[in-house]
Amino acid sequence: MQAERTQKPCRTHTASDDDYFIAACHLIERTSSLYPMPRALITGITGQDGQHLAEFLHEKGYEVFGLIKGQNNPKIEPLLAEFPYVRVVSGDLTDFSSLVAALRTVQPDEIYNLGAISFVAISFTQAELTSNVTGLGVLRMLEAIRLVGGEKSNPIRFYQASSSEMYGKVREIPQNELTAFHPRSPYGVAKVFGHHMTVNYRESYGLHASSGILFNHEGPRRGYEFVTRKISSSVARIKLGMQDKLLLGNMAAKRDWGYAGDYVKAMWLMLQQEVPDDYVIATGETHEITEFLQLAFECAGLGDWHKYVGVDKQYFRPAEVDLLVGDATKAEKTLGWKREVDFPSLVEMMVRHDLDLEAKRAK
Ligand code: NAP
Ligand code: F7E
Repeated sequence: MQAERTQKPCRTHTASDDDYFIAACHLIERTSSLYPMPRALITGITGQDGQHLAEFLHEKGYEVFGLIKGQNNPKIEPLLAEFPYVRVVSGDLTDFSSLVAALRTVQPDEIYNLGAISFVAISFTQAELTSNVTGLGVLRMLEAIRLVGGEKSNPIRFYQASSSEMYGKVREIPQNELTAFHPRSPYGVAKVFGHHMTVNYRESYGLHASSGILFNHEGPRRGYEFVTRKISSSVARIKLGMQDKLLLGNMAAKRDWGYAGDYVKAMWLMLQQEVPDDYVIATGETHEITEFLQLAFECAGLGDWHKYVGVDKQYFRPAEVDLLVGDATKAEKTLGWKREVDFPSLVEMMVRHDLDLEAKRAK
């Protein structure tokens, strides 16, 4: 896809370093009537958050571009069917030159780096791939921004999808922006690398680069490999007589679960701040997997979950994150962000969605 766009007026001005001039220039760039729609490039647009964010930014008046990997990615068709306004750009986080080409084509005002190998369990068996995509991919994108956006007063704003998995074996409860990291998986380690790189590029080169340390967020668009969606879809299938049992791993783990639709708003808010920074995004509540099970089975009218759920050792991980609960006070005060969907509503939303979906599939 070749985007038509001439060089922005301020980019060509190299004579002055005056701070006020540069700030005014940025403001003109971002609001110029010549370019009425700001441009956002989302990596990971086929994922859960990418879809929510595309929808959200489109409603805000953005031109939304999505980086898609592979030569004939089967996810393009359903993506464009649901979000026809998205413009697809080819690229892969493991390929630096493809990122440079994508940025040159799109000339984005904002980049949301959501692309990752994001499934913690698979990161143990595909540690090198995870490090390459989830870790080094961040560095490649930051370098591409420097190259395309320029060394001085780079106009591209960058969001990095950091994760509560960085806290791992937690050092304090609840976890905030200053809590030390102790990752427990190759995924967590790769996210720590990406997080520190984002901070480093902000401090070294003055990039407007922010990192959102997001705790688990779920919803009807969640991948089936994650525990919440595995539960909600299994509950629906059990209710409809399509499945007998649900086999899980460590049910004692506790997570701070929010709704993905609420969390993408925080990503956008971070990039609207004058000063880039890092923010924890969380609900401040933690729940055991058994609590999710109880609400989900009750919601479908199936009663006691113990009758249907068993344990399978294959779902246990070599190292576990036992408890996560985030303190989002900074985001609430600075960004004015607040979650809207609470835990019972989230479970109900997912179960009701999957009951409808599985019923349609069964027809
Ligand atoms: P997701 O559903 O697993 O989506 C991951 C996306 O990354 C997919 O679009 C995938 O594309 C893309 N991707 C994978 N490898 C890539 C590569 N080599 N180059 C470019 N794109 C690639 O993840 P999510 O739940 O939306 O999460 C979004 C981001 O937030 C991720 O970085 C995740 O690690 C992070 N995060 C998520 C949570 C959460 O609870 N959801 C919490 C904290 C942080 P394909 O579909 O083509 O494979
Ligand atoms: O596991 C336990 C499992 O895979 C949650 C990603 O979005 O959030 C996500 O990572 C818990 C773990 O998510 C099964 O051992 C038990 O303790 O749903 P999950 P996650 O590992 O927390 C973070 C914030 C991210 O950044 C990640 O990208 O549930 N568990 N039994 C199970 N988990 C799965 N998947 N399947 C089971 O059968």
